[in-house]
Amino acid sequence: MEKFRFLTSGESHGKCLTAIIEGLPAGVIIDTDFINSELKRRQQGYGRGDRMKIESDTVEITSGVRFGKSLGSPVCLVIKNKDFENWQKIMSVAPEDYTDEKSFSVFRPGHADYPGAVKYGQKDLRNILERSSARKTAIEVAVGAVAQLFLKQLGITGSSEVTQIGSACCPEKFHEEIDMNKEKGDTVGGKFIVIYKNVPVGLGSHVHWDRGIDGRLAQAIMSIPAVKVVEIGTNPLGLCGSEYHDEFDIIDDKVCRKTNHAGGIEGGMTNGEDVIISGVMKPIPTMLKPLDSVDINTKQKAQAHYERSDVCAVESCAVVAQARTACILANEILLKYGADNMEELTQRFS
Ligand code: EPS
Repeated sequence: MEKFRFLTSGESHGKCLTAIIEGLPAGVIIDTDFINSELKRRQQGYGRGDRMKIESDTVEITSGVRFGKSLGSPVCLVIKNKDFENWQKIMSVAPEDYTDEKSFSVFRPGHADYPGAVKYGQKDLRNILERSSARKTAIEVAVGAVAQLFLKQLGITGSSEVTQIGSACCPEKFHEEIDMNKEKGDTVGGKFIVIYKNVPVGLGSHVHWDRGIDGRLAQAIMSIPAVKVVEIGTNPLGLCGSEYHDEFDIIDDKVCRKTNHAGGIEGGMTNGEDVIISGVMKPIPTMLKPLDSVDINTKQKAQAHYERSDVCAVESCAVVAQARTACILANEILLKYGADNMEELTQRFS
């Protein structure tokens, strides 16, 4: 059974986003300012749409924390959607408020619209858009920030950054690439990297296919909306064994490596080196430039639906990936070291 678990709920234009975290030990110092600073990081980034001007995401903690420390009980986090004010009628739960304002029926190629509508039997694609929107990553970042606070208490720290936007690999060119696509009514994706330092040896396992930490991390990163590729460490394609594998060395009686192409993971287990994960985000499918599509109701050819969106959200995606990685690492630490409170855990960990 997993140890650090959470569920989230909330629609993009609904009242709020909510998460309940289960399994956080007692005694984690909950620094709300840190959670909010991670939420702010997610909201920033060149190429974001006008929604980010409406929202100023801040977390409200409604359970599981007392006087700045976790209690070991479920931690409930809430982020209000400020935009809900403008969507109250459209997103109402009451049947008498029914309206088809903001309904749409033309699929956006690349979005969840088509498979979601078929799977859930929906004629109004808003019923799919609302939950498939990347808006829900706000609450995931809040959960990940709690996981990061837990990890920090053990000396484990994370960071993330963008490494490529479209075809531009150097940061000076990123804005140019985004501006160029914006002018064309297009969108652009890119690549990001997440690094965690001071991760102990032996998180994950080689003994079963579903216990490898690389597989768990890959699932966590791949399921961020729009991510299509996950790499751990250096992409080995085209490298021979002697170029790729990380030779051992011994310095001051400590086993270490000359390189870290494996991204800190061998045999499904962390090996004590920095954990390094990259992901590639596809261009966002909500585009001003219309793509060929079909209307679900008329079954006629039509141009894809457009509504307010981002031109590029790779910077935000990097923050989300850092958060999700923290959740996986927190779970693995609790699986390996157990413990119901931080005092117990710190002793076992050291
Ligand atoms: C997002 C909020 C959304 C979008 C984006 C991510 O806000 P709205 O739909 O009100 O403009 O900006 O979602 C998508 C790109 C998508 O395809 O759903 C956010 O908070 O990150």
